[in-house]
Amino acid sequence: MTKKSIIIDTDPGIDDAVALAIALFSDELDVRLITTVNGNVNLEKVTYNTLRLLQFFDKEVPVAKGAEKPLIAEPVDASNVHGETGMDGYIFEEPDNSLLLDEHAVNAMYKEIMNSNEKITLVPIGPLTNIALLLKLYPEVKENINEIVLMGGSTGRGNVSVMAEFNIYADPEAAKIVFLSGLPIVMAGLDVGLKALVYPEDSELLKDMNDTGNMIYHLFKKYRGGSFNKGLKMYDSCAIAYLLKPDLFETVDTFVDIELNGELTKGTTVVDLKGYLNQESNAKVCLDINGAEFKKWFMESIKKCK
Ligand SMILES: [Ca+2]
Repeated sequence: MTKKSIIIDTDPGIDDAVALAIALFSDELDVRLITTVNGNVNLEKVTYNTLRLLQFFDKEVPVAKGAEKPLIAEPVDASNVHGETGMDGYIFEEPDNSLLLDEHAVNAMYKEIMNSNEKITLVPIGPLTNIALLLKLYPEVKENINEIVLMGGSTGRGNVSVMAEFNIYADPEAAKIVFLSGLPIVMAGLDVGLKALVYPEDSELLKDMNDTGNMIYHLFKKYRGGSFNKGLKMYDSCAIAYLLKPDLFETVDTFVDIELNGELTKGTTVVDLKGYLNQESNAKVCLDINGAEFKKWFMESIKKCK
């Protein structure tokens, strides 16, 4: 079986930590590079968290630090959801920094993509700043990118403003560049993230499952992405689930643009389900997910971790 080669662009973040665990221990994915971006918490913290996670998982994947700020927008911060460090709730060992590359994420991605024998799938699970910079600086990478499977956006309401989802809202200009890049996009946003739930009884099973399950259990106790009792939302794991089990999702090919100037709607993914804008489709948008099957897949995936 040939593994799918991916680059994960991330801002851990508790649900990022879970998505990384699943991706790193999957037999079907080859995680070539992890790049970090300002998002849930600042760049220093998300990079530190990524290195802490890799040390915990005992996985040697190069890490490159990316954008410190959005392209144009003011930075927003989600430490109210993920805690002050971005991964509160578990005591990790201090990582050594040997996996941290001495170059910017955009250059590291460029080299990895251009030197790869097979096409690379980009998996951004944070704001899209690094990906937008990559596509503008090095448009030639498009030739060797298979597709972009991202967590972000919504066909309905938002989770950071009335209409906007956090990852898109955090850097809407970057999101616009990515969606209009001409590359195939898969958008796994709130429509599925809100239904990708882990319940307290599942968390209890995770606690004694293995080291990763135990770590995740402790992070979940602090996580505010949903309520521990009503179910925690595994937003970022949806992008990984799409890579590994696309049949969990109901999708539609449609046109998506990003609202940049709306007084109340900045950062909204305008998903043109009825074709008002008369544009060719540029994205496969996930409309629904089989929540029960997702949960089953999720628990089986964590079981494969250390
Ligand atoms: Ca994230």
